[in-house]
Amino acid sequence: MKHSPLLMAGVAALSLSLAAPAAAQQFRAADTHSDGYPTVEAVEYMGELLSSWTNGRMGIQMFPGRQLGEERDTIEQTIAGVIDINRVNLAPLNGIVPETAIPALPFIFRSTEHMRTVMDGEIGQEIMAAMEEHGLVGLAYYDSGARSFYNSVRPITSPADMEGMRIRVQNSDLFVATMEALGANATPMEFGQVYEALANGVIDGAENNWPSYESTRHFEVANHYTLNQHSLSPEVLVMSKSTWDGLSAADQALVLKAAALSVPHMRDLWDARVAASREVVEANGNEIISDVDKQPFIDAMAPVYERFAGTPELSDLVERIQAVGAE
Ligand code: GTR
Repeated sequence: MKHSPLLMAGVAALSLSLAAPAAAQQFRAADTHSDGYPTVEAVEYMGELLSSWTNGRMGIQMFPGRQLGEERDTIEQTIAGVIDINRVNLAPLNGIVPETAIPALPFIFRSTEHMRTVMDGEIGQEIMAAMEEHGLVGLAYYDSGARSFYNSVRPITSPADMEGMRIRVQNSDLFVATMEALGANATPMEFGQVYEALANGVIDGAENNWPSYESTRHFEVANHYTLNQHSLSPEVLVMSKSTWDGLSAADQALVLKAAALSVPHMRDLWDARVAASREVVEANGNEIISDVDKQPFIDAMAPVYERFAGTPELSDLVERIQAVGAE
């Protein structure tokens, strides 16, 4: 009996799929931070979970320390599907997904607890949903502590001290506008270039949380650190939508579950790292200005809110965030 070529091809494909296990999938993941940083370790942990649940069929290959480029480039590569998973701050996404600017707004969160409650809940999910039409699928939010100012010129205790200071910011119009509202000269620059720019005086200062101030050694070239805590803009873990769409529903569920389990792990690592980084900086003899009246900084932010939360939808989002109860 003669079988049609189509049938024979079908039989061959079937026996192949029965014989061979599904191809292993090692997601390529990027992080601007180096090995050992809490975000990097959290994503590696997520990879271990995936790998153990699937006998190695799925896993994560981590490229830390800007090996795949600065944050802005890696975001483009993630949208294009060249990078599968990316851990970035919300700030460099502000120009792509306007909703991401809202949790990055200065002083929008009252505390880390408030930020966690908002981002882990319905509002955080809505912001992730807004990423999809831009080619990204949100997997989880991570902590990023509080961003504060540091500089090599003088201690900042009020916005007046910032007049004319050249302060590096992330690639985000929101952060540029925030510095301008405080009277500083905003200098957008990639994370990897900041140390040198501080060291050779191209900029006077920058702003970041304790672990970044320490891990980048910026504390060695910018001595005054003011704990004004203007932004609690969280980190986000995203997957390329094209990678996501290629996964079965069951595998998508595993990816989400592993990402969710990496969050409490990340937060434990984060809290420990904040304390350790603070110790390193204090031991170096840096000037830490912790007694700051935040009100004048908050008052200066009115035009920033007007510009970045000006539409009815976005100002509604601000009000809903403010209404969320938490410490
Ligand atoms: C860090 C954050 C990075 C990056 C960096 C920066 O706190 O974790 O993703 O956004 O700040 O200032 O560029």
